[in-house]
Amino acid sequence: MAGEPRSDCLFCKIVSGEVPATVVRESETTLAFRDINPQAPVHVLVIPKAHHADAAALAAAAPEAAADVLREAGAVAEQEKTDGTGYRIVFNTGAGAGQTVFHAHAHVLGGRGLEWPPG
Ligand code: D5M
Repeated sequence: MAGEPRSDCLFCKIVSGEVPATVVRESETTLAFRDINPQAPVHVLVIPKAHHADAAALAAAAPEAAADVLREAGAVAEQEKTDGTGYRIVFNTGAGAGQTVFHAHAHVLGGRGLEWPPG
């Protein structure tokens, strides 16, 4: 069922504490932790605690939680002091776009110049 924890989901295991992560922020509905394979000096993932497969599914099923993820992504950027150079919020959606973990997550990337278009 949408939103229920899944035993086969890595990020659900991070939410439950079964898998460790370096948490930088937490709210009632979201968790933010450092990406294990950082692509920039600041690379934090912000996830809804509830399981939704991707950003579109999250927005459709739980729009308030989707808004929480975006708000927390901005708060992470502020907390990590990316304000001088800007930052990027990325939701890879679908395997072809590089999504490897099918629990919705925002990448917050910053701390270096970011090129456009992305690869
Ligand atoms: O992003 C999935 C991201 O999840 C990818 O950048 C690596 C990161 N990842 C994978 N395992 C972990 C753990 N255990 N802790 C922290 N970060 C992790 P995607 O957009 O799906 O490719």
